Amino acid sequence: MITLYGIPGTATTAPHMVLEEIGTLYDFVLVERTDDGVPTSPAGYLEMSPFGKVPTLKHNELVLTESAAICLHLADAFPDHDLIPKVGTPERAEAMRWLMFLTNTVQAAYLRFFYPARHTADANGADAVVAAAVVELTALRDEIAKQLGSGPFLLGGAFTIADIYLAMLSSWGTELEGDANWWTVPSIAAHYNAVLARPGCRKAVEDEGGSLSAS
Ligand SMILES: N[C@@H](CCC(=O)N[C@@H](CS)C(=O)NCC(=O)O)C(=O)O
Repeated sequence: MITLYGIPGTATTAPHMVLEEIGTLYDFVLVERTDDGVPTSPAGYLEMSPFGKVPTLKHNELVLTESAAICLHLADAFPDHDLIPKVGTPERAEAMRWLMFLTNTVQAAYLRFFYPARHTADANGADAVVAAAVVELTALRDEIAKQLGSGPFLLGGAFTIADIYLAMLSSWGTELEGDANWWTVPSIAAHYNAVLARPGCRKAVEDEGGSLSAS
């Protein structure tokens, strides 16, 4: 029995795409929160996710937070879908490098962009935090584009959960204005479109009301 607790358009989207790629039965439970971010529904959500963040996965007796960890767990639990290379291979190491980098560096920069007030003790400092986050996210985007090359995926021809993660993060990059918008870089937009060409990924994004194309 699998249940994904989350909110559309958040870090929920990557595990949601993984579940649809796997094609297994699961329930999606919408998490509701107050304006201050305190979960109000479902009852007892804080017991599963003590910081009140989304997403959370329940897989039989396992309760798991952290979007990247959920993606990795699902890819490993359903190995027939080839969403992550086998343990011990150079390809696995490379996919893990991408996944770690995307969650601990790129996603962290997005948190500064989306929640600037949490990253300054200055009551008037939020704008400066956002400005710095935009500079950082733009540099990260450009380096990802460089390493992506002609792709179509991060590991070249092999599609992995790292691509799903990048697609989620690049869609967040449309919140940045002008040249900082992630989809103004053709290879990043092409990568999103390549991920969205996969029926499972497309269905999850469609169900969440997200963008089905970067163009
Ligand atoms: N490292 C966590 C971050 C989760 C996270 O920050 N989720 C956001 C939505 S994208 C959230 O719940 N924000 C509400 C808040 O921080 O108040 C993960 O990747 O799952």
